[in-house]
Amino acid sequence: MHATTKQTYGERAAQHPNACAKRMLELMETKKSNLSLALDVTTKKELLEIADKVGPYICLLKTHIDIVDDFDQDLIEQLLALSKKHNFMIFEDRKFADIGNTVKHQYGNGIYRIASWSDITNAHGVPGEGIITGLKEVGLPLGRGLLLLAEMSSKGALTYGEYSSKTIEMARRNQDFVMGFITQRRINELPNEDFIAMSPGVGLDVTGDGLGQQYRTPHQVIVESECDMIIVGRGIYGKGRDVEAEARRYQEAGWVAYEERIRQ
Ligand code: S5P
Repeated sequence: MHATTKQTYGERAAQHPNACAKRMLELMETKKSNLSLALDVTTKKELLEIADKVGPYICLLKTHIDIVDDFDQDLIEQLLALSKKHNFMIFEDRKFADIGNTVKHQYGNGIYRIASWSDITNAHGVPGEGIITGLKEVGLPLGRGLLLLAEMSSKGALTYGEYSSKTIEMARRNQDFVMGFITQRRINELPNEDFIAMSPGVGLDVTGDGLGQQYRTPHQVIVESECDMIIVGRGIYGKGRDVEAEARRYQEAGWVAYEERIRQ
C-alpha cells in the first residue's frame, strides 16, 4: 500500500504543494465526498437541473461542455453559481491531445474558454511534454490544475505499460501544474509525491454499456485499487434513475470505502 493511501484527505491537503490539489483535497475532507459526477447530457436545462440536485453530494462536477447543443455563456455563469451554492469544483474533461501551441489556444480561446471557468482539465501524454508546457502557460497563472490520463477504463485501451510509465514521468517533472491522474489504479508514488488518483468506469448495478465502457464498484476502486475519487455518470442520472437517491448512494459507498482504506 502507498503511504498516501493511508492518510486522510485532510492530512494530505495540509501538506500539498500544488494549490489546486490542496483545494480539492480540503473540499473532499470537509464535504465528506470523494464522488465526482460525470454529467454527459446534451441540453443546458438537464445539465443545470441535475447539477443542482446532485450538488450537495459531490466534490467535483465533470463536464463535456462541447456536447451541449444549446451552449451559451449563461450556462457557464449558472454553473459557476451552482458550484458556489453547493461547494463543488468543476472539471472540464477536454482530453487535450495536440501540440503545446494548439492546446494553449484550445484551453484559453474559442467559444468555450475552458481555462476561464474550469478548475481542472485533463490531457493525454501522447504528444509529449509540450502539451503540459502549453496548457501550463494558460492554466497555472489562474490557479488551475491538470490531470494526465495514465490509464483508461474502456476495453482495449492502449494506455498501459511503457505508455503509462512515460506519462507518469511527465507528471513528475511538472508537479506545480499536474495534480493527479485519470487512472484505474493508484500509480507507484515516490517518497514526498502525492498525485490525486481519479477513476472513471464506476457503477454498482452493471458491468458495461455495450460501447466498451467497463464498470467497477466503489470498493474495488477506492480500497483494492487505492484510487482517491470515483467518477460516476450514468449510474447516477441514467434512464429511470432517481438522481438524488443515486447520488447519495454513491457518495456513501465511496466514503465508506475510503474510511475502510484509511483504517487498514
Ligand atoms: O478512461 C476513461 C476516462 C474518462 S475521463 N473512461 C471514462 O469513461 N472517462 C469519462 O468518464 C467519460 O468521458 C465519461 O464522461 C465518464 C464515464 O461515464 P459513465 O456514464 O460511463 O459513468
